[in-house]
Amino acid sequence: MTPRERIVAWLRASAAPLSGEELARRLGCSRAAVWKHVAALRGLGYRIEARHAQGYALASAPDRLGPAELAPHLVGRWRDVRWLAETDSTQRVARELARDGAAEGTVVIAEAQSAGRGRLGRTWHSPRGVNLYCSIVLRPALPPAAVPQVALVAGVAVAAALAETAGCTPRIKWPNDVLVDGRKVAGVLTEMEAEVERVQHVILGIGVNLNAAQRAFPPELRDRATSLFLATGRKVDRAAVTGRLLAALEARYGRFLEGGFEAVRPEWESYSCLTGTDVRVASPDGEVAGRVLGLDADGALRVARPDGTSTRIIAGEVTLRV
Ligand code: BTX
Repeated sequence: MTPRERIVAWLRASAAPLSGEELARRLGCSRAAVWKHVAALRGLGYRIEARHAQGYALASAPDRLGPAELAPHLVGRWRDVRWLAETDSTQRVARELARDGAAEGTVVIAEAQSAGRGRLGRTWHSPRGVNLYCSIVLRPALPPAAVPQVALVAGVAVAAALAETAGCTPRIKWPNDVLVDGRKVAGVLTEMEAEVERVQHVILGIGVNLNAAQRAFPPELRDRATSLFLATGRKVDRAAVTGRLLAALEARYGRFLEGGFEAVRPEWESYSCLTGTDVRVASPDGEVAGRVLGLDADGALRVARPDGTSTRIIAGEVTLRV
């Protein structure tokens, strides 16, 4: 954390005001330097009151997902949060950090993305300051073929965190669209760099629509996308939801690393909106129509054809047959 982020985190955590002297001692700098940091923070929208003979107190903070806002909510391996006011794509930033050796658990969060990415070259619409856009550096000891399972694990974590924090009932549409009321509230994307047998790093990208209003979506998305705010009528505390999401991910990712996807599959199935339904799947091997039986132990979708045979789909787009 930068000195400014540390000041915000300390003021936030402290029940009583903190004196300039105390902040200077903790930072190992002069009181004049503390004063400059406080002035800069005020310029960024933090309301920091200077209480006579007591010290500084944080009266209010802007709604941001910076390290200082997230610090009270972080558990597990996600301790190194890099915050950006805006970027093209957090995936690009995280990939560059990973190439430079960033450790597993490094999290890149932006308030807005000018070129947010979906899967297969699609776009992720990323309006400013209302949602969550994050990319996480992972270094699992996995063969490249197992990486799609990481996205499934993340999908479950997102669904679980949304159920816990917003009290809504999320569903997952294979492979990892998270839906509320049949509309997409979150998307998950994994990108990797690997040698033949072993992954070097995975960049796990998660976008969740938190407080976006209807008008934040372009017209073509308005009947297909939703946010927690639109679904529940209540604004959420973005930092708290992000913290819960990372905690939910920590639990499932840990289970996955120990026991493989099989250790997460039953929970994934509990959120699936496809099992038992009739679908069409467009996959690289052609189109398959049939009834979804569920997921195999490796995360492939098992579909029963009308002739009684069944097939496994490893990658593809599913549409419901009505
Ligand atoms: P996807 O390919 O499954 O979904 C992309 C499709 O979803 C788009 O073509 C569009 O129809 C729809 N869509 C676009 N934006 C939104 C939105 N905000 N809400 C709902 N639906 C939308 C899913 O890809 C993976 C998305 C990952 C996004 C994260 S954000 C942080 C990280 N950085 C980055 O550039 N991407 C990831």
